[in-house]
Amino acid sequence: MRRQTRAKPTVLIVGNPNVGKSVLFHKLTGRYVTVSNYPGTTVEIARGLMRYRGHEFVIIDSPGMYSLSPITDEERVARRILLRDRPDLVLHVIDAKNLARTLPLTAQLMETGAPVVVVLNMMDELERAGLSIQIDALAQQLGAPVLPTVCLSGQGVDTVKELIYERLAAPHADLPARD
Ligand SMILES: Nc1nc2c(ncn2[C@@H]2O[C@H](COP(=O)(O)OP(=O)(O)OP(=O)(O)O)[C@@H](O)[C@H]2O)c(=O)[nH]1
Ligand SMILES: [Mg+2]
Repeated sequence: MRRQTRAKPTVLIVGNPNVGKSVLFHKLTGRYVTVSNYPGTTVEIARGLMRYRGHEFVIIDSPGMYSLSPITDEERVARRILLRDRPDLVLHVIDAKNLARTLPLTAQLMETGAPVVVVLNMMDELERAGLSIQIDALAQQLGAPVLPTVCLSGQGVDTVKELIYERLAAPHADLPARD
């Protein structure tokens, strides 16, 4: 599907279970949310509207997944949204404490050709454990933006919004149409 045939740019939130995807989803969308079963399944998917700088973006929350080789129904649905529905941007939410274990999924996501942004969440817990991550070096190695967040408190969420806007709606946004 070509982007210009769509009414609004679509952003998909993916990641392991329990990393803060739904908290981020609600912080991005506020109250414009609908929940429905993914067609042909009992898996519930939340869709919401993010309004930012006069633009509207569809945000989709997906069920937790460990890998793109699906085992559970939830993983199958997350994979289907990613590969069939072709979001314009993918936010890979990672628990910063489990970074190393999660990077293989980041690589799998990038291999699909989807534009991936890493949201490094739970930075509060990482700091509490006395650990830190070199964000710039990580972003450079991945070849993808890495945004540190504490979604629970909202810290860093504005930066996520700004990046969505810059990538998908800013006047200089120049993404190739995906067939
Ligand atoms: N300390 C801390 N807790 C967080 C943060 N973000 C989310 N949480 C907590 O992490 C738990 C999981 O958050 P959810 O948003 O439900 O996680 P999820 O990724 O949607 O989980 P699934 O839908 O089960 O895959 C909740 O108890 C949140 O309050 C954060 O930045 N810091
Ligand atoms: Mg969730």
